[in-house]
Amino acid sequence: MALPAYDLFDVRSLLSEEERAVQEVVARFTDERVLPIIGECFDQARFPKELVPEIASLGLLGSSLPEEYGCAGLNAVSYGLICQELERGDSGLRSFVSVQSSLCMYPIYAYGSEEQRRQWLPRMAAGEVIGCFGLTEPHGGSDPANMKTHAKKDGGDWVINGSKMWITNGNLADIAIVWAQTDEGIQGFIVEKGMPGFTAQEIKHKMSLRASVTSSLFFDNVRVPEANRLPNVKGLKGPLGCLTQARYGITWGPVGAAIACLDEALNYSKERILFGRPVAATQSAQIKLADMARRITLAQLLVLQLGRLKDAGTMQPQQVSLAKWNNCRMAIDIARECRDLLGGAGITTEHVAIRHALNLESVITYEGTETVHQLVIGRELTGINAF
Ligand code: TGC
Ligand code: FAD
Repeated sequence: MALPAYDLFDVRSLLSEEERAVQEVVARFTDERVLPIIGECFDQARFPKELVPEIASLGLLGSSLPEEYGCAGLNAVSYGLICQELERGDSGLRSFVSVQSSLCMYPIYAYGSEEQRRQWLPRMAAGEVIGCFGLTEPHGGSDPANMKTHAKKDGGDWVINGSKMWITNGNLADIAIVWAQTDEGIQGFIVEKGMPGFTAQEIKHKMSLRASVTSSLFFDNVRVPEANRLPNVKGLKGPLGCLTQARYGITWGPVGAAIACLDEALNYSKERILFGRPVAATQSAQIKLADMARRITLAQLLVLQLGRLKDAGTMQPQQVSLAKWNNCRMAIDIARECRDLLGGAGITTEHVAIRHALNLESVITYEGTETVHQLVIGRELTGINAF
């Protein structure tokens, strides 16, 4: 019996019925709604905002948060599968869902007041309110402790000054979760679109994540009421705690991107006849394809175990670092190798490999660069901080 090419170890059999159902629904959405338009969106540098209501109606926004806030209350493995299937379409769509779910809804849920949860989460789950997450600053994203953006208490308000850079959803967003230095350490604020002094400017000329909005945010004496401060966290562990959630989803996403590339390269190399035989009949192509399937299989098993640990409440940030490093590296290498197997045809967005390869340049950089995650593991092994 032939093994399914993209699931050589039958990882699917390890999923629950509910997890399989979630994967099927999102896979169908990607096949029917994303793949027909996404190449053109990438060409046009356009985020397909028209898909947001459907993404919301499928329960994909804040999917792990409780139903009492209008969310789906799914487990971590289901969230991972959502990320995997969306990123099989495009990293930009997965980014949109990661930011909304893990970087905006999660901090409101985990660090916000009950009023803030009730005010924002149901509308964010419904896609009526879009969020962005402002941590990175122009002088260096890897070292967020060196934060210049600050908030000063003034009567019952806070006054925020500074800037953020490379912010996904920035120009789309109705609210921004903004991290700022205060006299009591780093704190998070919900900054609303239209607050005087708050502006967003889209970053143009990107060659990666072109179907996603990326912006700079500027804060010029932005007055934010105390009611918009996230009351239940202080210090860098606030934003880093959100990053652990988002990075977890990102460990799954590139598995989808890699599967999309392998699928395309397999089909192409079986049909492409050179020197009187299909490219897929050559030993070198088969070794390349087999090696891709091997790496995808290892990545699938890695994220499933990570998800099981998360659902058991025992997942550690260092484990997320290892998986983010491994799976981004796996996917970007596979995307580039698939691009090569397609020859010249591989350089246009008629085929998916180049788009995924270019997108993965961002995915391997954001949420902690590959080097940052390697140094996290190095520190774990040696006990020595090399940052
Ligand atoms: P350190 O100063 O030792 O720790 C500060 C506090 O934070 C705690 N902590 C964590 N908590 C949860 N999750 C984690 N991953 C955590 N890492 C640290 C830590 O226990 C401590 O707590 P406490 O109670 O003692 O105060 O910080 P560190 O030395 O561990 O951090 C250094 C480093 C380099 C790892 C960290 O600064 C880092 O991760 N830098 C990279 C920054 C980054 O990833 N930025 C991402 C911005 S957002 C983004 O890219 C969104 S893209 C989204 C998309 O479009 O999909
Ligand atoms: P730098 O930190 O300047 O790093 C430059 C180089 O130095 C890298 O190669 C890095 O690995 C290396 N380096 C860093 N530290 C060390 C060290 N100790 N030793 C050796 N080498 C080191 N941020 C947000 O806050 N919100 C968002 O929504 C968001 N979305 C993004 C979307 C896109 C498309 C992109 C590209 C980025 C996004 N980011 C976002 C920012 C992202 O998190 C940062 O780009 C990332 O953290 C790296 O920061 P940097 O770009 O300033 O690079």
